[in-house]
Amino acid sequence: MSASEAARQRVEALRREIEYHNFRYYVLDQPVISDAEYDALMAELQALEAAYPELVTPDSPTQRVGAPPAQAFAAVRHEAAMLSLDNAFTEQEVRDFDRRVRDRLEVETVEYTAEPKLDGLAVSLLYEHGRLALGATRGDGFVGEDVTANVKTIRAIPLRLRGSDWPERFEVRGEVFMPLEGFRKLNAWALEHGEKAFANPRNAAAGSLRQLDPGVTAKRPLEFYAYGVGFFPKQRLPETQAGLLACFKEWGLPVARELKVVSGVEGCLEYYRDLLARRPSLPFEADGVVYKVNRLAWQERLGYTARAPRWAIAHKFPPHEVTTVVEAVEVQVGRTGILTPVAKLKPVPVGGVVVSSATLHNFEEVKRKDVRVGDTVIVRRAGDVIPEVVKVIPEKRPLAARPVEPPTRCPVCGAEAVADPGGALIRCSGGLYCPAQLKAALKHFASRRALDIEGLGEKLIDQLLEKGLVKDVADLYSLRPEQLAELERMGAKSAQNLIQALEGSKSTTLARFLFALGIREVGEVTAQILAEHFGSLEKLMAADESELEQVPGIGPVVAKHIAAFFRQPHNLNVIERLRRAGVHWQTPQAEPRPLVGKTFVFTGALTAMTRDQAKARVEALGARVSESVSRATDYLVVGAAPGAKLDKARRLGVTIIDEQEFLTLLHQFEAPGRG
Ligand code: 5U1
Repeated sequence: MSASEAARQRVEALRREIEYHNFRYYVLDQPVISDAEYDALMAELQALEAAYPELVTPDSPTQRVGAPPAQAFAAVRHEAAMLSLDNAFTEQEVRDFDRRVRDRLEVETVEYTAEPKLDGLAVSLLYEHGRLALGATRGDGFVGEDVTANVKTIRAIPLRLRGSDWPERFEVRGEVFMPLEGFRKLNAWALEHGEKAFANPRNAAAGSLRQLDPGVTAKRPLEFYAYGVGFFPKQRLPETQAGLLACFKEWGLPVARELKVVSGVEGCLEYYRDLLARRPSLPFEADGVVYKVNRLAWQERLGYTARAPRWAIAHKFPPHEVTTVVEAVEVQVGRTGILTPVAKLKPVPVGGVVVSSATLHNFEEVKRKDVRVGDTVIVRRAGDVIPEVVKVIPEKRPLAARPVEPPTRCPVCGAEAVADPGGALIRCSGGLYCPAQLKAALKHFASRRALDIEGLGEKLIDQLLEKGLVKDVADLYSLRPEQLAELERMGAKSAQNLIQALEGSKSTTLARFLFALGIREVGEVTAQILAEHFGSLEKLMAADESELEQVPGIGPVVAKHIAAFFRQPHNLNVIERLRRAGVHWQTPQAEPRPLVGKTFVFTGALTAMTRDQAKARVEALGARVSESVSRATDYLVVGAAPGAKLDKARRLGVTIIDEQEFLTLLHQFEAPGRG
C-alpha cells in the first residue's frame, strides 16, 4: 500500500470514529471517550489533512470552521414553509385542542408525542445524498437566511448522516439553542472582557448563529435538536411522528431526550406537570411543551389553519416569578425621549438568568402599583421579554420605603420633562440635543433592520459621542480610519472594517432609510408602506398631512409625526448630508404582475403553506382567487384530500395542477428573495 493510500484509509477511519463519538455524545448522551481523547483524534486528522491536502473534503469534521466571514447572509426560499405553533396557556386550552382534534378525526382517543419546547432559534437543514447541503433560519417562514457556514460549526449537527436509508433529499426542522451552562459561561466571559452580556439563552443562540464570521459561531456553545420535517418524500415517511424522530436518531440527528409518546389529553397534561416540576433542573431553558398528533396520516388529515398546523400545539409554561427588593428606581431615556422608570433590584436568579433590573413601564404604572424604593416586589420574566415588576408585597414594606416621583427634568440632559397629551408617558424635550436620545438614534440607525452597520455597537457609539466625533447620524460617514483607530479597543484592522461596513451601508432601500431616520411612529411596516406608496423620498417629503392620511395604513397621528419630521430644518439637513455622503437606493420598480387576468381556485390541504398564504402569493402576482370552480377558472390547485371542486374542474376541462406544480409556477414568476 502506498503512503498516500494508507493516509486516505486512516483519514476515513478517523472521520468515522469522530462522527461515532459525536453520535454517542449528542444523540445517545453516552460518551465513551474523554474530551482529551476526542481532541487527540481531531488533531491526528488535522495533521494528516495538512500533509495530504488532496484528502480534505467539505464534510470532514475538520471543516466545521474555516469558511471566511461573509458580507451578508443570502436569502433562501424554504422548500416547505416553516410554520409556527399555536399556543395554549391553560389546561382547558389543551383540552379544547384535543377535543377539536378528536372531532375532526372522529376518533375516541389520540396518541401524541410530547417534548420540551426549547427557547432557541428554529432552523431548517437540507440534506442531499446524506450530506448537509444547506442550513437556513426561519425568516418570515418562506424565505430565511443562508447560515450554512455557521450551522456547520455546531458539532451536534452531522455533516454526514449515519447509515444509508435516508431519502436522497429532505429538510429537517429543529431548534438551535444554547444550554444554560454554556450561556452562563459565555456571559461570564463577556462581562470579564467588558462586553455586553446576553439577556437570555435565546438571544445568545440567535446572536451566535447570525454571525457573519462563522469563526465566532464556532466558539459559542450551541446545540441542536430536531423535531420535524419540511420537504420530505411522502412515500418514505414512517407511520408516526415518533417513528420519524427515531429515524432521525439513527441517522445521527439529535432529538429531545425528554421525548415521549403519551395517550390522550390526560397523558399530555401529566407529561406537562412532570416537566414543569423538573424545569428548575433542566440543562436548557424551556418555555413549554409541544404536543403533536403521533400518526402522520392523521396529521395530514387535520391539515393547517392560516398560521399553524392543526395537529400540534405548544403548551406554555407560566412565566418565572421571584421576589426581590427594589434598591433604586432609575429613569431611562429612550430613542424618542420617553422617560421609562426602571427598578434596580437586588440581583436574583430567575429561571437560570440573574435579573438585576426590571421595567416599571411608565410613571402611571409606578403610581398604580405604588412601587417604592425599599419595597419587596414580585418580578416576572417570560420568554425573552424584559423582566417586569408584577406587584408589591405590602406586608413587607419597610417604614423608610421612599415613594417614586415622576421627573420634571430629563436625568441626562436636564431639559424639561413633558407629559404626552392624554397619555401616561413623559418625554424629555431635548430632542437630538439630548445625548441619550442621540445615542439611541445612532444605535437605531446602525441596527440590523435599519442601515445595518456591522460593528457599530453601543460601546463604540459611546466613544464617538464622548470624543465629539459624531453629533448626528450623517457625521458617521465623515469618520476617517485614523480617527477610529485611536479609539479604545479598535486598532487599524477594526477601524478599516467599520469604514467598510459604513461604505456597504450606503446602498440601501428607501424603506430601510425611512425606518433608520427614526421618525416617531414609523416602524418597519409603516416605512415599507410609505416607500411603496410614494416611490421616492422627494414625493414623500412633499406630501402634507392630509395627503399622508390618504395612504392606506397611515392614521392621523402618524401623518402628523411624519409631516412634522420633514418640516424640521435639522432633519432636512441630516438627510441632505446623508445623500451627499452617498447613501442611496433604487427607485422601487412596480412589481411585474404576470398573472393578471388569471383565476385560481384551491382545494385540499397544502403542505408548504397555508391556503391564505398561497392566496396572497398569487394575488401579489396579479391573479384573482375564487372560492368556486367555473368555466372562468384558469387553474385548480389540488392539495391533500381535495373536495368536490376537483370533479367539477375535470368536467369543465379546467387546468388542474398539484402543489408541486403550483410552487414551480410561483418560483417562475416571483422575484428572487421575495417573502
Ligand atoms: N419541540 C418542538 N418545538 N417546535 C417548534 N416541536 C416543534 N415543532 C414546531 C415548532 C415551530 O413546528 C412544527 C410545525 C414542526
